[in-house]
Amino acid sequence: MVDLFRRIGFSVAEATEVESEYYCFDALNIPADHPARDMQDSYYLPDELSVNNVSKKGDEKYLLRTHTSTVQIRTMLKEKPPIRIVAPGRCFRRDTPDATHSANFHQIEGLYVDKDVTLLDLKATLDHFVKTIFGPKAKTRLRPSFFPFTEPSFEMDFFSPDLGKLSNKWLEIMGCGMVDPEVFKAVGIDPEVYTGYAFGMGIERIAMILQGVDDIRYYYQNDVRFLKQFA
Ligand code: 2NM
Repeated sequence: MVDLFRRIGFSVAEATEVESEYYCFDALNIPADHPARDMQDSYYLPDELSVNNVSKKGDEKYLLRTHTSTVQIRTMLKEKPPIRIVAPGRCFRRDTPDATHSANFHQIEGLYVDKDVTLLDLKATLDHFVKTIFGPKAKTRLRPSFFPFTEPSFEMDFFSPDLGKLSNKWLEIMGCGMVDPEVFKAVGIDPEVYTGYAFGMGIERIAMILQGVDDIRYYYQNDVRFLKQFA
């Protein structure tokens, strides 16, 4: 996936897995009472702990990042547009594990900010992504959705005629949208001058579809019988 995005002009950006609430939530327009911020949903670190390479304000908490949008925020604070990055990496959510949820998983998120970036650019880029990963016959569709950090927001589904058991069904594979002006204000980018799109997906979910794996927990159990099929 990283190769594909590099070929169309994206750079790879990375940051820390431990984060402060500001980069994980506030800068992304996620309000203080949002359920994602609950102790039940995110892994917070003890208040007395200090992390020397991540800054935080007095009463802010450290936590394990719940998405790699933290990397997009850090990049927008450091660099001026045009910005075109993908942020792959490990994320943590306090979920009860089941076939499609793991407390530990990986995401790849993309961000493109410049003058005159439109939804058409997003749609064309995601079409290219899906056709490259799942084959030229794959079709895509966007459905209206909601994220605090994009407006409008969408879920993207794809449909492929040659995908074994998963053929000829619409499968949801990512969330996306146009960066919300509130996010631009938080990072000091003028929303009257710049627009941008962003998207995010679960890496294990893409692997599961490609490899026909029906339970995310197989990737974390290190059972040699599972691992051997990739040797
Ligand atoms: C998603 C879905 C939609 C996203 C937004 C941003 C930022 F920082 F630009 F606001 N980064 N990533 C985003 C947007 C992520 O994941 C499901």
